[in-house]
Amino acid sequence: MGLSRFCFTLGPIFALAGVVACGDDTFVNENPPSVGGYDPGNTTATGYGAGYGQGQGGTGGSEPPPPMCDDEYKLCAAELTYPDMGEQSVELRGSFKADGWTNGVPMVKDGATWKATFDVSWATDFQYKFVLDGTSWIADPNNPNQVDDGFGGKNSVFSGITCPDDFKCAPPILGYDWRDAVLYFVFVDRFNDGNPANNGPAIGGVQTPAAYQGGDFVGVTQKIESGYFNDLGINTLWLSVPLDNADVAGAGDDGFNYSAYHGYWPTNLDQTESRQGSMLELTALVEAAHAQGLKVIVDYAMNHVHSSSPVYQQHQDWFWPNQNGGNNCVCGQGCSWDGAEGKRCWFRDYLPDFNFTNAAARQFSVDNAIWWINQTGIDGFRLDAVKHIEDAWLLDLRSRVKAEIEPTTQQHFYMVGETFTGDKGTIAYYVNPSTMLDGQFDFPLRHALVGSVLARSATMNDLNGFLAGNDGYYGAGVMSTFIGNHDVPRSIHFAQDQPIWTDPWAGGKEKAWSGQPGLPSGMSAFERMATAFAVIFTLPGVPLVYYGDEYGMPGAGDPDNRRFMQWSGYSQGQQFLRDRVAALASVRAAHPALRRGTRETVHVTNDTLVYKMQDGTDVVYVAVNRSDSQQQVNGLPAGTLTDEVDGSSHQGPSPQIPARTARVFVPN
Ligand SMILES: [Ca+2]
Ligand SMILES: [Ca+2]
Repeated sequence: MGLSRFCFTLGPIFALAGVVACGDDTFVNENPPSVGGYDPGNTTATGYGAGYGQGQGGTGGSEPPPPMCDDEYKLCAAELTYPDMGEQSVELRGSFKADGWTNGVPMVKDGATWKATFDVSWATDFQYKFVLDGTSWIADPNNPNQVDDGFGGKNSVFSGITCPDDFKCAPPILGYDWRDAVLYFVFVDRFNDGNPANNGPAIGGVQTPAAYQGGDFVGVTQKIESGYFNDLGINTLWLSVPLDNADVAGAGDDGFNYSAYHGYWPTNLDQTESRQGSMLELTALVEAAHAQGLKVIVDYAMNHVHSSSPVYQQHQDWFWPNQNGGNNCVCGQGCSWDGAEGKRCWFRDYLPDFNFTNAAARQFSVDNAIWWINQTGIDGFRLDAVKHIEDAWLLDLRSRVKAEIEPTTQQHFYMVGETFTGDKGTIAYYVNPSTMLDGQFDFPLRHALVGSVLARSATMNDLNGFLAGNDGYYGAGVMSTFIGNHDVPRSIHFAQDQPIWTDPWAGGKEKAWSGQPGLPSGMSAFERMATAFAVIFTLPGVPLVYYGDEYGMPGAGDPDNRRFMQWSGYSQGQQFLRDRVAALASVRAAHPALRRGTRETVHVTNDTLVYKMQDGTDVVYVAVNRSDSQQQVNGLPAGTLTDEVDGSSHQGPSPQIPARTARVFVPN
């Protein structure tokens, strides 16, 4: 018989102490993370500790569960063989995948046997043939199970297999495969001012860092059409919230007044924010993006509205009361950020919180989300503050997207959530592409990367331990991997020779309004940034580039981490980083192993990590040296190795890796 099975390595069960430092002691006593998106300034030590200190996943001693996915998303590894009879090539074709009769699996000659290794769906039969030398189609001579092929010949039948201990999970593929996405967060107000006429009027009492700064849809469209994103290797845009926001100042919990430049104070839910532009201009943006081969996902904030919103004025019974006993129920003040109170608490006393246990409220909000999809033609949502809303909202939205959107578009609508926590279990709870979210932002991975590669407060051994437990953890989910976003200090400052912050969870608020950091001089911080980007560009998931991080934009905590985009005048370090990000995106696009492969560590020390990524016959080795001196690594294939990032040639199995460098090797 030509059939056999072998096992996937999903990564060892691990016990890891300290890498994901989200234990109670860390958050309660130190500067905890902010709640992304609620945004009147975030992050004071009061208010967040209770919300984020309760994690179990990823903390010391816990074991991750196996990947979670329904049988329909499970894949088993299969192998088919064909006895060599002097052929020049043999290819497997068949119904094991949607286009398997036209795009086969090239078989590899191993001694006197040709072998094909490929994934098959759980317990699913399929038919196949071998194509010899590109012309001759034959059934498998070693498999007696055959059926008529409809053309007077025979197809071989592969009897479905299961692999309870060794399966991997694949996302549902309808149209575009979201594992191929590379995401860029366009903070619209801070990106490009294409129309100064829509900038006013200013919101009184708000200083520049928290004021509208003029960026708009037209400005983004200009950059789409100029090819900025294509040149950088980006294929998906995340736009900040486009909904109309309140035209008033609001007090942040840092004592400063804020405008709604961030979009997280929705008011008229069926209108765009006039300072960003019209619905026509937003639709034109999406069309321009599609014309350039870019997908667009939009930030949608469903947890709350601004108190001036018509829906709150007309339906106060659709919102949780801002009272808890005799106290108000502001998160972290009269109510906890966590548990049941975390679902009903108000982020600020002017941000009424939807009660989605109320069916009418839920339907109104989900209707609105669906309406935005239909109005704009967007391809997905980034969903804000997921753990602060009732599950029913997510379940309803997914169900309606499947029923009302996808049958028309024939494209899977991608939904990525934000749950700002180091607790992998809490993040994973919402990840199920068929019922809730496709994925979430991988905050624990960011924590591990910032510590090991940027700030060097942890080791590459720590990173390796983290990755061993993170591989496959989210099952069929398509997570978004990142090193920076709009709720944490700019990554470049963790990467400086003397980091401004070493705790990856640092909020950076103490430098947000005075003593703000400037651009580092020299190359080293930019090289560390490029090294960290190399890791997320060589792992499965959707790598996210936070606008400006491609050239090392400086900035402390919110709002200083949202400076206006710089379009020219880069330093040598900035230009190096920007070019390196583009090169990494190009390498990722060329190698399925980096987008959907299986990872295996082949070498690790405190300063270096080498891992192998493999998808079928595509094999790539990633060699990372985070130290300030050249390091030799081991375990690569002997012979010539090409670094796909810069095209240079090296010799395996033990090449030297320069300081602060990641090489992405392909054996020749
Ligand atoms: Ca403008
Ligand atoms: Ca809520």
